[in-house]
Amino acid sequence: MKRYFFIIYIIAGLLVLGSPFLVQAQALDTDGDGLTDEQEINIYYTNPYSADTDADGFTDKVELDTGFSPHRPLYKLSQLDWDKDGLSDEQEINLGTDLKNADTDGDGFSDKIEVYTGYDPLSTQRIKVAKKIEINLAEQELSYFFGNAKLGSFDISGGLPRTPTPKGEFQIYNKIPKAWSTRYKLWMPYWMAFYPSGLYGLHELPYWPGGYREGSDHLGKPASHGCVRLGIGPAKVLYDWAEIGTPVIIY
Ligand SMILES: [Ca+2]
Ligand SMILES: [Ca+2]
Ligand SMILES: [Ca+2]
Ligand SMILES: [Ca+2]
Repeated sequence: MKRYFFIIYIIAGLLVLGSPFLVQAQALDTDGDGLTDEQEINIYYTNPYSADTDADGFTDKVELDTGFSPHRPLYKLSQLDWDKDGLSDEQEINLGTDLKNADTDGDGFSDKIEVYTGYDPLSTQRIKVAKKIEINLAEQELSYFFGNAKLGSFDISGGLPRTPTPKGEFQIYNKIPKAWSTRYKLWMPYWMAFYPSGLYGLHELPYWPGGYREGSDHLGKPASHGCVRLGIGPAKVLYDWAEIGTPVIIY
């Protein structure tokens, strides 16, 4: 027992003595780019001795703040997946997961699997993290979140003024890979109902039995009968990620 106290005493002593130095090391920004050496080495893997790691004329900080990669000129963080785990570098920075390690917490489940099944990729404990979809009708934009981390945003087409998208707090009620609208006689791929009656849902740009597809040029402006339309690509991303019961907040 005495020995434990002794060890605790030593550790506490080291923490007290070391903390001023630790604080200093964390705040140190050798290349003066606005990112601490600690952030550059441990989070972004940028060069702490060069403000512009990829020498493209933009500092690491400016690139990170504007969503660009400090490692590859002209690439956005959302386009890159350093550890090839299926989560973009942008998503990993927002989640706080390791850009270069597909299994940040080392529990045998990749960061992506954890984020898709709703578990914390930063903890080996089976901690559930809440998913959430938010739709901003003024901006005609949908964002999706894992806990407080934003995973992405997509342009949408909500309802026209005479057929508005309902506002409020809803949830995903059902998922159908390819739903048929008996009312409008068209296909709605990656359908997810967000309204209790099932009347309104999220879905990919619809198409008619003849093959004609609603154009993507309407995304970003209202165009629907009240449903929320997503582009080809984003609709599937969201369909694969969201679960029945995932909250959908529309404002
Ligand atoms: Ca720096
Ligand atoms: Ca740069
Ligand atoms: Ca990744
Ligand atoms: Ca993991």
